[in-house]
Amino acid sequence: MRPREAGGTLAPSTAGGSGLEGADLQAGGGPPCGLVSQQSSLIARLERLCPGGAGGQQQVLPPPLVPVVPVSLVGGTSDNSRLDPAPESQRDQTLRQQGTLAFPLPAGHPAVPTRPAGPWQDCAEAHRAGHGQSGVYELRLGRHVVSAWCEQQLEGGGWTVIQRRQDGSVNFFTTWQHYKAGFGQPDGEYWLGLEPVHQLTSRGDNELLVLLEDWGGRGARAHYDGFSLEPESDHYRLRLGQYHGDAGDSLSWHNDKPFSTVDRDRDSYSGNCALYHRGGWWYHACAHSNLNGVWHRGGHYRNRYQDGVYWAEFRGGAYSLKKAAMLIRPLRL
Ligand SMILES: [Ca+2]
Repeated sequence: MRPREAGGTLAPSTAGGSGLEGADLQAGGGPPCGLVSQQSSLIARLERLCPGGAGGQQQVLPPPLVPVVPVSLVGGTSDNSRLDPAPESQRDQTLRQQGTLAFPLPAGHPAVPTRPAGPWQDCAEAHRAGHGQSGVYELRLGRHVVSAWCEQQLEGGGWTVIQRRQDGSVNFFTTWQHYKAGFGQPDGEYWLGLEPVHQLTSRGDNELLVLLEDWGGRGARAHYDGFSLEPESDHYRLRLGQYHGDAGDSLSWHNDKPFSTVDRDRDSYSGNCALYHRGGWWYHACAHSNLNGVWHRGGHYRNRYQDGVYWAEFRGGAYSLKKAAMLIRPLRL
């Protein structure tokens, strides 16, 4: 089975003049199933716009995919055929015993809009001021005020949630401008925005906590003791500290990489990683993690290019996680 050619990349100028308007890629709205078909039609359009069959075609190899099952789960064997999660490994058992994680969302009832005083510099400042309730807070970032979810109970509180997936309600296959400014709802699925996160992380040292949960309710964490984004002039390049946690490290491979979207290909691969993986990320060549990919219901999915919400070291590249969240907090000495 020979992989299909990728066609060209989608440069910003091409996008601007080819009918790829923001409305087509707008975030938000729509049930998950509609979302997928919407995205499929978008992919089809993009492929028509970037045909690979014309004369002088450029041969673009398919992106290298991460193992279907994490190496840590298969014990170093090369058996990638274990799509079925039934044989629980020791590691899985350990994770299950830890129970589900306290996910940064209110349980049961809608979020109570907590807008005490503020706007705050960040969620840690609100926490220090005595606001111990998790919810939507207003943060002042430069000249702008943005709404963000503050997680004020988990591990001492003071966390600003910068990304959250949980139900597929928001389309994350979108353009640079959306990733820059942010999209979605702070009490639901959302992306805070590259510029706000750059602002938040340019004031001092920050840590990053990644919370993951699979469809069996198993949780895992990846913690990095440093996290910041360079300014837009450097394409919001990722700067990451040391990893620790039980999820496995699927982000350090993306360290020092610029952010790429379907219309801003800054990855280190000849094709367009964002197009293959249908998200925006600090793509390399291409992705060990893809938390802004397509939210596939049920976990295991079949797709040639691994476009799911995955963290390779936790459940492999062919398993789309049910929940994912990224939280940052200033480091305290
Ligand atoms: Ca590329």
